[in-house]
Amino acid sequence: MKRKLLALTLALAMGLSLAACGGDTAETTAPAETGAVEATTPAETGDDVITVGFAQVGHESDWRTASTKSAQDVFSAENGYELAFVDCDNDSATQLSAVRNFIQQGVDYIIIDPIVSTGWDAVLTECEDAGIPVIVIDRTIDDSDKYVSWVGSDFKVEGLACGEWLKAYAADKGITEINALVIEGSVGASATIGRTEGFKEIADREGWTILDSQSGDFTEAGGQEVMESYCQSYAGQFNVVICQNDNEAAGAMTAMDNAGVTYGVGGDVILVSFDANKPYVQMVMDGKINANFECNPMAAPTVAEIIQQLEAGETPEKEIYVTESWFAAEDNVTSITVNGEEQPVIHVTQEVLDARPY
Ligand code: GYE
Repeated sequence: MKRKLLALTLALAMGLSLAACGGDTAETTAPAETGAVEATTPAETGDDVITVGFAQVGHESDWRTASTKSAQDVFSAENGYELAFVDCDNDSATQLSAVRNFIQQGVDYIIIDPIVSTGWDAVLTECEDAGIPVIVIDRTIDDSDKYVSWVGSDFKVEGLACGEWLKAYAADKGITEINALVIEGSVGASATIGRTEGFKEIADREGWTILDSQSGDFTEAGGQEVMESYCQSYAGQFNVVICQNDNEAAGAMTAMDNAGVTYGVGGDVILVSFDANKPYVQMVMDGKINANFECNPMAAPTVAEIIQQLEAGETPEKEIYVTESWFAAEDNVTSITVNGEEQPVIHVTQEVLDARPY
C-alpha cells in the first residue's frame, strides 16, 4: 500500500494545521483534538493505517453534526484509519483548498461532501492525476464524474415525498387551497436544488401557490430571519411552511411564535421539515412539526466498505443511496406514492422515537 504517512502523522502529532485553507474559521482538526483518533508515530501505525482526508461542508446543522460524528467514529485509530478532518465552514474556496492540501499530504483516500454541486472538475482531475481515489458523500457533484463512488440521498425524491404527503394530508383535512412559503437550504447545494424541484413539481401539478421561496442557509438563524420577513410580508396569507432542514424549522417556529402564528397539529399553519434528526422527530411526536422527511447522515460506514473494496482491488458501485423514512404527527396518511412506488408514512409514537439512531 502506498503511504505518505510521515508528513501527515508528524503534522497530526504536532497538532499543526494541515491546511492553509484560506478561510478564517476553517480548521483542520487534528484527530487528537476531535477525539477521533490518537496521534501516532509511523512506527506505531505501521504500514497498515489508511489515511483519509475528509472535506466536510461545515457545522451548520444537527444533521451535519451527526454526519461528522459518524465519520469520526468509523475512521478511528481502532478501525485502522487516520482521519484528517477539515470543517470548511460552508465556504467553497476553503473546500477546494482543503482537497488540494490532502493531495499534497498524500492521503490514501479523499472524502468530499460538496458544498455546491459545480466547480469540481479541475480539482478532481488533480486527485486523479495524484492517484488518490475520491469518494463523494451526501450532496452531489454535477460537473465531473472523476470520483469513485457517491453515497447519499435522493433529494428530489425527498421533495416529491413532501409534496405527496401534503396533498394527501390536505385532502383528508378538507383543505382545498394551499398557499405555501418555502425556506430553502444553502444556495447551490444539491440538497436544496433537489428538495425545491421535487416540491415544486407537485405544487405545479396540484395548482398550489408558492408565495415565496428564499434561502435560510440550512441554519436556525437563517430560518428565523427568513420567517420573520415572511410573517411581515405575507401575514394571514399562508397556511403551509416548508423548511428544508430541521434547524431552519426551529428558527421558523421562533419567528412564528413571536408573530403569534400557530403551527403544527391544530395550528393555522402546516409545518414541514427535512432531515428528521431525533430532537425534531420528538417535535413531530409533540405535534409541533406536522411531517418530517428523513435525510440519513450515516454515509461513513458505507464509505468504509467502499475503501475496503478498493483496498481489495474491487470496483465499488458508482452510486449508492442510503435508506430513509417519512414521519408524521398524525395517522391520517399512512402511505404515499412517489415515482410510482408506494412508501409508508410513519406515525411517530414514543416507540418510533426511541428507535431513532440519530
Ligand atoms: O439537510 C442540512 C445540512 O446536505 C443533506 O445539509 C445535507 C443538508 C442537510 O446542513 O441539514
